[in-house]
Amino acid sequence: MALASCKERFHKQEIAYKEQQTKLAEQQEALKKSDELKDSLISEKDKRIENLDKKLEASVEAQKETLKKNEQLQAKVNELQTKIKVQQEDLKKSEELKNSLLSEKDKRIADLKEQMNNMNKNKQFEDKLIKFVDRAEATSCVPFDNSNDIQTIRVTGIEAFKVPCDSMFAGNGWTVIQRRVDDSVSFNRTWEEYKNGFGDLRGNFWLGLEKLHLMTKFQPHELYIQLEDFKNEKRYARYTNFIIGNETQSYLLNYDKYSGNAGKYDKYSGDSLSDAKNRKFSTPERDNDKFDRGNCAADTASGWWFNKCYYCNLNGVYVNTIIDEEHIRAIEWRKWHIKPLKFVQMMIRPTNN
Ligand SMILES: [Ca+2]
Repeated sequence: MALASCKERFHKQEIAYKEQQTKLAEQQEALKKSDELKDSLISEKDKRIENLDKKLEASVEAQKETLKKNEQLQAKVNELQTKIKVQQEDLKKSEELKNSLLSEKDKRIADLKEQMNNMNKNKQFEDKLIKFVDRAEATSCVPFDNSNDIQTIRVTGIEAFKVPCDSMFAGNGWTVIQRRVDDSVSFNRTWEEYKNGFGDLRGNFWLGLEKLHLMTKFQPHELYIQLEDFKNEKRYARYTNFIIGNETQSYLLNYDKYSGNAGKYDKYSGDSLSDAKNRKFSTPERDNDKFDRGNCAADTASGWWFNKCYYCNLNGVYVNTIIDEEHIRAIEWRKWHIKPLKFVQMMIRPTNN
């Protein structure tokens, strides 16, 4: 019995063992399966992790790239900003330079203007000085420009003397040598008086034969005669190379050519002085005329370059109307009027001026 029981027990034990073994195998199998599953899961997770890693890495890379691009952009922006700043700076400098140049040029222009002004002032001063010297040494009215006043002139052979200048009738610089405006000054004068001059330089006067001789001796002169009648009509006669001889020659009168409008019928026939050309001067007490049977100067109570006797006498008696009984002695210019004249003025000017 014991053995049987043992055997049974053993058998039982063996069955139990086998059961255990099967269970163990099952367990192992299950465990194995579980491990495999785990492994599979792990592997799957690894893969996911790997994927995620990759994605992350890619994302990081992308971010890096973006950052890099941003940085590059920023650098470019910075570069541009710097360039703009530089350009602005350059522009500012350029404008400053331009302004400075402009201001410099303005200054230069102002300087030049001032220099020109100074030069003009100097020139004006020089001109004035020259004018002053010219006038101080004036031999005629020419240096006195447009004067209508009394000036002092100097002519060789005589002391400085005063003359009226005229710039109204025939341009500037004429020296008036005779004038008649009314009857306040008598022209019934002696040789000495006609030689030296008489009357009022601002009215009726005779400058003097000696002065006329000396003035016309050294340079050629023109003679200009202004005439006006009582109807206020005006005429003129102009002569080239007007010259008066010396006292020994009895102040002989000469000229070259007549021009003017002092004719009665036409202007060309207006030369009433032609009769006095190449004639000596006569005064009432000094008869140098060509009138054998009489004394023209005494008859007309005046001094003139008489022939037999005259076609004009600008030193005749001043009368106011044609019916005046004195009219035969009147101031006359016969080629225009056998009538008294209201106004007469004789004046001379150097030809080379
Ligand atoms: Ca005579």
